[in-house]
Amino acid sequence: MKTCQILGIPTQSGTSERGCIMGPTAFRIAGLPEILRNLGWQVTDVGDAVPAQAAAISHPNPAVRNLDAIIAWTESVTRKAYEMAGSCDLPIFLGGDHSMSAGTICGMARRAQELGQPQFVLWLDAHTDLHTLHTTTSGNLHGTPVAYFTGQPGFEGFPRPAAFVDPRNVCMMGIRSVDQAEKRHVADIGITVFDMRAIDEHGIVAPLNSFLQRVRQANGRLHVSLDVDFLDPEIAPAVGTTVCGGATFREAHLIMEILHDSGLVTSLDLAELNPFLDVRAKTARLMTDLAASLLGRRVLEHKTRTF
Ligand code: NNH
Ligand code: MN
Ligand code: MN
Repeated sequence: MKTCQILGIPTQSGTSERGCIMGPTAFRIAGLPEILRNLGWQVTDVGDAVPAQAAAISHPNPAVRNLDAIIAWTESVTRKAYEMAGSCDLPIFLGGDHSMSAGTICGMARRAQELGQPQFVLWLDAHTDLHTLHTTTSGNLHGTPVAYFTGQPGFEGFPRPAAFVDPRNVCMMGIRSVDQAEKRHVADIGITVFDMRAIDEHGIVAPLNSFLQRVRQANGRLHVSLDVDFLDPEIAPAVGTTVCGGATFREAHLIMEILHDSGLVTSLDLAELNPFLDVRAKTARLMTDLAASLLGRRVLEHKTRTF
């Protein structure tokens, strides 16, 4: 039986909107562990991560908020993610704001390095989250994890990860809000970006398959990081940073179904759920259902396609 471990990461220090701290609880109430068990997974909920001891630290960019807390979370989450990577087939990380992914992805990358396999990342988000401590103007560090785990300079005071992800192994989909400093950076470091316009023009199937083909050819490990704001706010209102024009219900499920069929996914983040902003739990349920699609739920057990 395939094994999965679930870790809650109740952090909201990376945002200015409070509520993400309730994210892991909302996923559990939505029934995520049982739903995955019913799909045939052996599921262990390992509880919630706790931040390491924080040391007071200041930064020359006065906008930067909660730096000490984010460093403390990054340290403990990296360690925990690395442990989980070595003890189950699929770690699932329940956020918590997206600053969690600095730790989850560095932990996974360390494991990949140990196995001698390249680490790939599929980043599903309205935003590129590519700021450094020096370029952020909002000071919200959930806007920085991609720069951290790809090894960009400008993270003084953060733990130095045992392994980084090669930016050429990162693919982003759903992007529709990019700050000036991020625009310059994203092109320079070679991340593949399928923004919403690309999805409008080509759909999600061809872009996703071209990326998965690369992962397969490289015998890579694949981490999927799903930010609630990847989805259109009409279907997923429970996030502090909604951006109109996001992925539809079917686009999102189809991505998860294709990912499942690929057999390539080795870890998953469910990030940025803010239950305080939800409407009758619809976002918590949708995110849970998307995870279920990724872990093998299908409409019918048999193939129906004859064309
Ligand atoms: N780029 C903006 C910032 O740095 C928004 C980041 N917000 C997110 N990222 N929700 O996914 O503040
Ligand atoms: Mn994000
Ligand atoms: Mn986002």
